[in-house]
Amino acid sequence: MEEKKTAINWYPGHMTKARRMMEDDIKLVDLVIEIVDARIPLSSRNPDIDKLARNKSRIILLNKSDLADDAVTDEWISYFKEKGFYCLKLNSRLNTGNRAVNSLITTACADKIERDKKRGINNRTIKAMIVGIPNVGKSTFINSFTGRKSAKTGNKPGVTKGKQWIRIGGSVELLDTPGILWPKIEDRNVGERLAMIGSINDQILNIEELALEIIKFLNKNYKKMLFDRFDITENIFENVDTETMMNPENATALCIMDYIARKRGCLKKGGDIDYEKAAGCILDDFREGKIGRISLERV
Ligand SMILES: Nc1nc2c(ncn2[C@@H]2O[C@H](COP(=O)(O)OP(=O)(O)OP(=O)(O)O)[C@@H](O)[C@H]2O)c(=O)[nH]1
Ligand SMILES: [Mg+2]
Repeated sequence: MEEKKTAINWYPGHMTKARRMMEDDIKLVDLVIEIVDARIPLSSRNPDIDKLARNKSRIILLNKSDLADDAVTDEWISYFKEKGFYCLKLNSRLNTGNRAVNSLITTACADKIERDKKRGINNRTIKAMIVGIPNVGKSTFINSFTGRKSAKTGNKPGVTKGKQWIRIGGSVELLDTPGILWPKIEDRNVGERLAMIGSINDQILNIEELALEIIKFLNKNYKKMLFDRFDITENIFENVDTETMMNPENATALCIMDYIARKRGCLKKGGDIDYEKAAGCILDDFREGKIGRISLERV
């Protein structure tokens, strides 16, 4: 195995322009709805949003919660609530959360609605926008919440037709283009977690290293799920090589990887293990939630 090297130079070129557009858009809204990935609620945030959205009502939606460990997600909800955010867990692929989101919007903007009332303004629409890093489900959420295919999944900056607002439930207007932020990956662990959930392009990553890291994490935190998914039993470790200098954690992970590779038929001609293929299998299973509901970050 190669030395650990999680590549981080994947920053898209049009970042500055998109960010400037988002700063302008935020000025137009009362409420900022931030979407994060429930499996990594911290690593999938960009902390700059707290500066960009100051003075606005704030909601955090923990999306893809169907893939995350529910008990851990609930702890994250308490965590964000304590910090003053309104917060909900969500599966945007279903339409079941819309009512809860609607009522959260009203709660989050209650002060504003009250202030307006005192000034004699009734039923002024609340303007909201969605923000978040790539791939957290912004477009899926907008489409589900508005009940139409408005947001495209591939975002194109530079549309000059003016802002499109979508009216929802009578009193809320949603900007139909989400604001895209970029994750802060100065910390290697953050980059690694983003890669694990598939938010960083696989081609620039060492996927074998990544799969091994997932195995290590699962073996430590979700052992039963890992063993059940791949029919692993303790006796596969009988032949783990204890003579080498490799640390036991790495040796165990590699043993599991070899076992999965053989089980899934990830072999090269001649019978050697095809590690790239095996890593692909493990990553796919993990990202699709086939191993189980897993949270990579805890409060
Ligand atoms: N399991 C699960 N998948 C989801 C959920 N929400 C979105 N997805 C999937 O996540 C992927 C990314 O969703 P998008 O809506 O395109 O994400 P986005 O944030 O708009 O991405 P960019 O436009 O690239 O910034 C898609 O394959 C969605 O089907 C969810 O709640 N659960
Ligand atoms: Mg999108």
